[in-house]
Amino acid sequence: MAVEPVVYGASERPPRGDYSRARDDYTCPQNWSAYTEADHDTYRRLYERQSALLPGLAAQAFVDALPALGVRDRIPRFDEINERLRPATGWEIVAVPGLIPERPFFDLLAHRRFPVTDWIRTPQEFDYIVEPDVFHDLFGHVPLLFNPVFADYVQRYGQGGLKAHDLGAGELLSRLYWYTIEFGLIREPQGLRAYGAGILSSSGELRHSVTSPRARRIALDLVRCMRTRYKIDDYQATYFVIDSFEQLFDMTAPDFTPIYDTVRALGELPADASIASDSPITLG
Ligand code: HBI
Ligand code: FE
Repeated sequence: MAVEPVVYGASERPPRGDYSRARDDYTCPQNWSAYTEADHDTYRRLYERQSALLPGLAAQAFVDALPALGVRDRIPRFDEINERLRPATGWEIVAVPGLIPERPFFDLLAHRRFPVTDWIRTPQEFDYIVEPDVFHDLFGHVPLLFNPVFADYVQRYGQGGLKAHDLGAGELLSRLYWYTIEFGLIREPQGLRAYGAGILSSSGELRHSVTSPRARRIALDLVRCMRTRYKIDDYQATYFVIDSFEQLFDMTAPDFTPIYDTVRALGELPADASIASDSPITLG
């Protein structure tokens, strides 16, 4: 095989994808004709359930861009999405067999190429799946790549990731990915909304993260975020809240090298920590 598969977290299972199909940069062709009718049906049902949950919970930019994914009754061809995405923000999506290692992941983002897993979960995994599949990657991540400011943030994140990787700070920076791109909340004029892909593609966590009084929500602060461990197999204990995508973009302009030093000096925090410097976000 060209490349090694990757396993994240505590998972003992081998990864699902077939990495023998991958090129050296971990991308592969989307084997669209290999999807079965059952695969398309799983996508259609996931899309239907999830899109019905969005009103009042999803960020406006996400709701506005979702139709750009195109067909909702079958798994889209990535090429069809790219015909709309390229002219919108200069991004394109590329197929990958599943999770890929940090370095090639950051490299794709830095070049405005978003890796999308091409296989779909089984009907038994309809409500929950540990690894990202094509539904999570497309429905969760791709709509906001149509937003110019957010799209620029993701590229800058990738550029920072390459640097972090060389500095041995990849794990610290991956927490920023987790708490923004995957599980971020945003304050909008109408109230708190979700923009993170892990929330937007989850049936349970969407309502929980935005409305539950039991969830901890604090204003996004780089050092606080990078100190905080995260959960990969449960709802997040803490959500970080932004006021705009410009804030994310501006926040990632400076060189992070001194920030990593600060984060290391202060030490990590459990996922459910509360500290004196937190700025809690209250509901309503
Ligand atoms: N690979 N396909 C894929 N998708 C991800 O979200 C992803 C990955 N590899 C690495 C990775 N994420 C993490 O290191 C991020 O937290 C940065
Ligand atoms: Fe994701």
